[in-house]
Amino acid sequence: MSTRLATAALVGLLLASGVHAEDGHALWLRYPPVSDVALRDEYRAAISAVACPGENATLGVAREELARGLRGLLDEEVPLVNSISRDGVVVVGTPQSSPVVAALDLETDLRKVGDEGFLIRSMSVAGKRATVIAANHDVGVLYGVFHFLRLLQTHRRLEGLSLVEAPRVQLRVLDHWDNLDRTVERGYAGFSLWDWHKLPDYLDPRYTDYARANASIGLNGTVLTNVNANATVLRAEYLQKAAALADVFRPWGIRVYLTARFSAPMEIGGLETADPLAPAVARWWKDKADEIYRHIPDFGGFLVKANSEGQPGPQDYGRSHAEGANVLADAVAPHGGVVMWRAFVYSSEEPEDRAKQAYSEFVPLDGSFRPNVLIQVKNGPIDFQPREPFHPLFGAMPETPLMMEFQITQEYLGFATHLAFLAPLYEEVLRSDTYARGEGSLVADVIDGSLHGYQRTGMAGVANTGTDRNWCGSVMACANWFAFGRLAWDPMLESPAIADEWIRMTFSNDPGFVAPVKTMMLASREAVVDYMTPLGLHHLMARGHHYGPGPWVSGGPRADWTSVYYHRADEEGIGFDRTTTGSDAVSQYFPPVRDQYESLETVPEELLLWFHHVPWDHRMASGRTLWNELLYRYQRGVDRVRGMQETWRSVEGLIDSERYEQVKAFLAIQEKEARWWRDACVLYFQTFSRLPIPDGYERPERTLEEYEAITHPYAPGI
Ligand code: GCW
Repeated sequence: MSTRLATAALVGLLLASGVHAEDGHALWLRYPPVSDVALRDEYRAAISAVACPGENATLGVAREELARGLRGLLDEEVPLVNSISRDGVVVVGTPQSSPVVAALDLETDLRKVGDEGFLIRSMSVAGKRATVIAANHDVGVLYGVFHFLRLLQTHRRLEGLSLVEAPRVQLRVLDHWDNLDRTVERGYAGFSLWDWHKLPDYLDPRYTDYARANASIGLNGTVLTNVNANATVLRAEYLQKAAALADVFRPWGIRVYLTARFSAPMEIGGLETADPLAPAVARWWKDKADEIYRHIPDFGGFLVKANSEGQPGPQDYGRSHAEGANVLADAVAPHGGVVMWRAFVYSSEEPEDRAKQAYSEFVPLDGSFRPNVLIQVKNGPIDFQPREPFHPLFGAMPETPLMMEFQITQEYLGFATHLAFLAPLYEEVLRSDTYARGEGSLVADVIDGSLHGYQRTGMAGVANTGTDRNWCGSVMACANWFAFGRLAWDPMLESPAIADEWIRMTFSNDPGFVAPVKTMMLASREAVVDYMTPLGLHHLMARGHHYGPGPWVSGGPRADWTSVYYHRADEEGIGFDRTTTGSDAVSQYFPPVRDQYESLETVPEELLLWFHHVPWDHRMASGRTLWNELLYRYQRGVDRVRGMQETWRSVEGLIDSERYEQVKAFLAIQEKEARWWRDACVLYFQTFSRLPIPDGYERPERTLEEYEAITHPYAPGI
């Protein structure tokens, strides 16, 4: 056989087996033929045609998506029809776009789905069996189409469908920490997707793919630029570029936002000041907003990081965050825009515990922001650590909409090569009870606006996307993008359900694959906590790039950028005393949360060293001393990664080898780095505890000095 024939035969064989090479680019939108042939036949019988009239961009992409998905999943062309003359038509549209939908009695349900929701219902239409996907607006139709395809992708039954879906959060956005030179701060997936140099004339097809992927999980906004902002993006020529992206994203229901550098009026406007109370400054922002809206009529608004980590802000002029936010809010208000103002602030001079500063700064300002300002709060009070308690601001600002900021990119969780499925982290935060209005005042209720009656709601995720073929630097990291989108749509979704969907859509519906991989993913974040920062430890990473362990980091420009500031290890014990006799951060929480964290008896062990300085010989629930428990957890983290490797080996052959091999290789990196974290931290903390590493425990491979000498001058993400 010639090489060509052999190759063709091999490709044919692989295609027939359904296992062919994939690089992850298709994400969870692969639409392979339904592997269960009986089910595929059932789907074919249930879906004979699509009726989706209407001539606008959003309906166009919805119709195309449905055709594309069905063609793939059913492995046959599904015709478009205008009338319902047979069983099995999928009727798609709004009462405006589709006369068939208009004629159905759907008002009651459509009232429930609002501007972006949809309903999917099996019903009789003109005496024929049909499936109806209906919404009030085109974008709801698009979301309904993606939902319907997800049902098929995850092999759900189609009879008796009666779904009414509406997002519980209004602004569901990705924050890109992308710079204009295409580097991505804390990005581990290559360069920025936005090719500013070639915009607006060249539109990379990936812009469409990106918008499509976001729409498929219900995201409706994207902040194109880094919060460490560059005023250049507000110049006319860059606004044209941003407008070109907005044009690509619009059919997919995605609005563009930009970061606003507070000193822009000086840097690109030639003003002497950026004082928000100076009339010329307010005028400049108004004119700038008008100009932006001429380019991008549906511009979403500004995201601002001010007076934080060297960014300029209103405090440079003795003004408050509210005075700063309001001047921008007034500028975009006439156009319907919002300002997302970040609460991630901490001062370099301030001796107060960094965990307390955002609360101290913002709570007194409650009620003094314009109605179109949302305060964007990171999930925890420090900075996206593998585990933090929920941020005490949640529940503490009833008069000001607070939106959630999660990190999708794994700055502190091993970058793209560590498998850390973050849905459990997001879920843990969203389901935390703030007790702001008594029991049952969940963070999710703050975020979706129900607790305080917020008029505006939002959730932002710091994106992990880049130019890598697989988008996120690793196939598995895409699960976090997916999970964020699903939770922004419904903050009460559960991690196992999200994992289940993602695995089935991304890899396979084979139960022999889905079950073990789901178990592995759901336990993965806890493994990272164990081998990096167990028992409430935090901020132990290397300086600057944050890659790998650095519990010894001390000195430098500011105490709260060191590890020793946070772990406070000494001969007596370890941990940050945030009780009432310590920094008193506990008092920023409502009782009984405050009392729970205050007492050594009741603080959850997961947060022990976040809130307490604890003696090395303290008895833990397990009966072990704190020292031995710490060692136990570090070891458990490594063991858990080894368990993940074993799980992954057990599913070899059930998916394509390209993605299989990547995950396998990355798990090996993770295992190696888990040992590195464990050994470096244990050896370092041992210099304080002066306690032995008990028998039966793996010995560190290198000396503490050797670990301390490791440098990574070219780690990605800075
Ligand atoms: O987590 C820290 C990061 C910075 C980031 C900052 C922030 C964009 O190390 O890179 O800056 O948070 O959230 O503003």
